[in-house]
Amino acid sequence: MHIHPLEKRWAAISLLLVGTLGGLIVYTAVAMSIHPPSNVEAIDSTRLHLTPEFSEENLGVKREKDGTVVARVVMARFMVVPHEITVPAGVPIVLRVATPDVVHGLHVAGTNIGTQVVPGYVSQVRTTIDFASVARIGVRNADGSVTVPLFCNEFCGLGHQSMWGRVIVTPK
Ligand SMILES: [Cu+2]
Repeated sequence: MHIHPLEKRWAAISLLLVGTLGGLIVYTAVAMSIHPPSNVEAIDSTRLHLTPEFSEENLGVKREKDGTVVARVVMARFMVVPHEITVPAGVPIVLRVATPDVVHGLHVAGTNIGTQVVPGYVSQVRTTIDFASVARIGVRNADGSVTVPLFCNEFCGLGHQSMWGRVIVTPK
């Protein structure tokens, strides 16, 4: 069977492209710990403030009975509640986020924390923050901790640009 040389070249280019993209997925998953969020948990977004977990007094960072650090955040148009959270570096933390209105995106600079926040679901991210990574881009505080921004990275309306908060990362 005769295959035109030009066709062979394009076949090679497209195979190379597929191989490169596949390799990138493996590289980011293994070397940078970037995985798609896999938590599927439904919640009634219209009654978010009435649920025991996402009521205003339960938001923020808490240490659970089993020792894990859990941060609960509500992303709403156009604010992040609470505006500031303090989490330790070097220990496993769980971030649980919900929204009462539209789809938002959560990203914490200098970390691998990034998830969509979809109404009707609880988004959950399990991670361990690397202090050196946040120290490289964050603002260093007098007590040795580092502040990095947390922001909405999914356009959610006319006040989207004011949807941000602070994450204070304390060294281990
Ligand atoms: Cu938003």
